Amino acid sequence: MKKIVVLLSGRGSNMAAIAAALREERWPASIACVIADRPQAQGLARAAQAGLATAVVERSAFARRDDFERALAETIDAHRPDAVVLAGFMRVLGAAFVERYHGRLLNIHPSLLPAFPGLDTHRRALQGGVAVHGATVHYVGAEVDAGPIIAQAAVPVMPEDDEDALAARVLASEHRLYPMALRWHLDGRLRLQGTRVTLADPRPGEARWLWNDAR
Ligand code: NHR
Ligand code: GAR
Repeated sequence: MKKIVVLLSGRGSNMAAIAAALREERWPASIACVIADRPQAQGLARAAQAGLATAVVERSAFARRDDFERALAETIDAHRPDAVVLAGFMRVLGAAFVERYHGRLLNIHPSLLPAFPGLDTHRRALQGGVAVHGATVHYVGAEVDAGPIIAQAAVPVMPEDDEDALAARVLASEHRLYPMALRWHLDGRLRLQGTRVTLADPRPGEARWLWNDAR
């Protein structure tokens, strides 16, 4: 059985999508723990309700980022995870933390990277007038939102979209994309060569991209 640790700061819908895929597709894997950096994170209650183990490593309990990240790493390492999954985790992580989990730390970012790294991606996509937007799952590197790309989901931007409508369309694509990418990682099917990732032995219809038609 492979083990997954999920880190989140908010609502936890990506965590829930991964938990549902594990259950419904009977992966040889389990979520060992869901860890939040704030006790109020909705995703914690959601995880507990689903019967998952939870932990809080509160950022505000530490004066220095290094001390916070050391405590976070101790909590993670107790579970010996094969994958550490950032799912709406809102704290930038330092080089030592990123190095410790090299090749098993995944993030989902709500844009088609390298477009729109950082925060407020949907607002910036609308402002930028793009016709296609989406989400990216990538291995985390020391530089924020710039690690090797595992898979991407594209969605159209519709003329009537506001930030909420666009965010909802992207989020629905995230819920398909993240389980797909994580499964490939856990199955040992991803090859990391420098800045590029390849998928070993793709099956018919399997590709590193998804396209969501607007509905
Ligand atoms: N850490 C590293 N080293 N590399 C990445 O690629 C990371 C990372 C930590 C988090 C998620 C990321 C995203 O997908 C992520 C990727 C938060 C911020 C941020 O600026 C930026 C990127 C991401 C997450 N956070 C503020 C900070 O000062 C806090 C903002 C807040 O609390 O609202 O840490 O978008
Ligand atoms: C998702 O859209 C995710 O891509 C984004 O936050 C949302 C979390 O939703 N992540 C970031 O912006 C990271 N900075 P969720 O808590 O419901 O999964």
